[in-house]
Amino acid sequence: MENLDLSSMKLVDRPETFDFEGISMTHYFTDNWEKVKNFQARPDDILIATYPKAGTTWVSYILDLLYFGNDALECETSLPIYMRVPFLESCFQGSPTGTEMADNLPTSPRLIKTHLPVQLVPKSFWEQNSRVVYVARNAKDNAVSYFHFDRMNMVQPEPGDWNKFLQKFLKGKNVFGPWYDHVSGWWEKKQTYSNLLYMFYEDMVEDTGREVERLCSSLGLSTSVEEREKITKGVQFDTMKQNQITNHSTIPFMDFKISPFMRKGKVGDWKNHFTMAQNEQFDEVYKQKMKNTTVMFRTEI
Ligand code: PPS
Repeated sequence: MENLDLSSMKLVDRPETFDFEGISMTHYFTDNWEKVKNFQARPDDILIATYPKAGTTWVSYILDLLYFGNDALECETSLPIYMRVPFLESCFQGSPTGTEMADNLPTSPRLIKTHLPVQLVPKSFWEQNSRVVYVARNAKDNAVSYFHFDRMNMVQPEPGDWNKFLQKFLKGKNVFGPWYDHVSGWWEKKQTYSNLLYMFYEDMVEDTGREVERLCSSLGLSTSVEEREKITKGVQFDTMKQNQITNHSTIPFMDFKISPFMRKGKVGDWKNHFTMAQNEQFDEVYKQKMKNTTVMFRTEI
């Protein structure tokens, strides 16, 4: 696969959101919808599904190293993670679409990223019984991370100030829709679809090695203790922040002067953002929205 020349990507004004099948979306994720909907999954595909900012890049890189380790560790010659793991629904001018990139992936298995809520995932993934790894992150930290991402990413809607963004998050009007429905929808899916591993960002921060092991056993991978230790070391926040494969520093529409892609990587950073009043409002809405699901989160570890 050739290296992607993102400098040719045409930059446009920040997009508006609109309702798409009941979900707030921008055209970047709906322009190629017919191809997304009809995407042909394969039985050995691994779909990495997340709400935005829940740890997609982290788990993508872990899986990349587990399956294609030696290649990926040779940083000099390796492609960035967003090419190694295509973003299925993405459609940015001047760049191949996510479906084209996935169709052209030479690897087996193919690692494919999506932020789609479960009801919008192309049906061939279910028909092929492809494996899915879902990563969820507590709503408060997820919101904070998403706010900083929207500030620095010029192909995301303008977030306004923190309070404006938070109100939008509470209403579920961010790109890819309500966090609540996303995490609980995928949690429900897990009850009937056994090829789905549901992971938590907080668990990964608490004990990355344990979660790497969990991934291996769920995917039936027999890796040695040494290999797992090497991978665990290679996917620490500071290492990934320095690594050009994972730090997204080559993407022209991200302004790292505003905020880096690899920002803090912590559980509990929400405490530096929420006022007491915002926290109370958040907890109240949360209780309502999450009353019918059993999925539980930790906002500190
Ligand atoms: S995206 O744009 O949706 O694909 O973003 P995503 O990769 O899902 O999430 C980005 C956040 O994950 C943090 N991250 C990590 N945290 C801890 N350890 C490691 N290794 C790691 N890699 C990525 C990243 O810093 C973003 O979170 P915040 O809170 O903004 O720092």
